[in-house]
Amino acid sequence: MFTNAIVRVPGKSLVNGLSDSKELGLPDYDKAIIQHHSYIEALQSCGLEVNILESCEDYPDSTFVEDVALITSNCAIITRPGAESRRGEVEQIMAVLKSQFNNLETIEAPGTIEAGDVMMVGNHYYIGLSDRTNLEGAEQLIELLVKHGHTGSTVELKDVLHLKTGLSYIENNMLIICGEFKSDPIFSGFNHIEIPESESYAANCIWVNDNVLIPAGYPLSKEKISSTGYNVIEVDVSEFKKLDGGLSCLSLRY
Ligand code: CIR
Repeated sequence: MFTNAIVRVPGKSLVNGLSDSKELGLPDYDKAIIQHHSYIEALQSCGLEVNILESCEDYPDSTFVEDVALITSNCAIITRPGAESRRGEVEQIMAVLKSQFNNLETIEAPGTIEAGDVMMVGNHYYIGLSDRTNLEGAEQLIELLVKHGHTGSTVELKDVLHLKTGLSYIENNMLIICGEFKSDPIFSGFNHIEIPESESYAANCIWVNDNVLIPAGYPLSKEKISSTGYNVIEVDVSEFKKLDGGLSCLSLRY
C-alpha cells in the first residue's frame, strides 16, 4: 500500500518541455493546471497524502517528477536524467527528499537513469535501457537496490521513451502491456492485460491501493482493466501527453 505522493505543479515554461509528439500541439497551461489538480484529487481519493511542490520555471519538464527519484521501502535514490535539460531537476528534488529520507543515494556520472524506466514488482525492479537510461546507470542502480535489500534487472527497449510508457504493474501478478513488451519473454510469467496499439498511451497507468488510475479517453483499455476487477479512476492528462508524459510520470508514490 502507498501512503504518500509527491507532485510538482507545472510551470508556465511547460510549453518548452521536451516532446516527440509535436503533432499534438503545445500544452495549454491553464488546462494543464486544471488537469494536474484533478490528478492530485485522484491520488487523495485513493488515501494518499500528497506533498504538492511549487512549480519550477527553470525546468520545463519538472512536473514529471517521477523521473528524478526512485523511492523504495528502504531508501530513496536520486537519479541522473539522460536528458541534459533535465539534469538540474535533481537538486530540487534532493532538497525535498533530504529532510525525509535517511537512506538517500545518488546515481553518478557517467551513469544516467530516468525513473520512468524503473518498474517495481514487489521487491524487484525492472530497469529499461533507453535513450535516457544507460547501462552504467542501471548497474549503479542495481548495486544500490541490492545494498538496500532489493533486486534489479535490465530490459532492452526498442521503440518507447521509457519502460513504463508501454508497461505498468498493477499488483496481483498483473501487467498492463503494449507494443514491444507483449512478446518479451522477460514478462511471460505475468498475466497480461493487452492494450491495443490504437490506445497505446493507456499502457501507462498507476496502481494506487487497489485502484488503477488510467488516462481518460481510452474506452477499450478502461473496459479491459475494469473487467478484471480493479476500481478504475480516469484522469484527463491530455496536456501532459503532448510532452510524452503519462500518468505515472506526474508523481512519486511511496
Ligand atoms: C521528457 O521528455 O523528459 C518529458 N517531456 C516527459 C517525461 C515523461 N516521463 C515519464 O514517462 N516517466
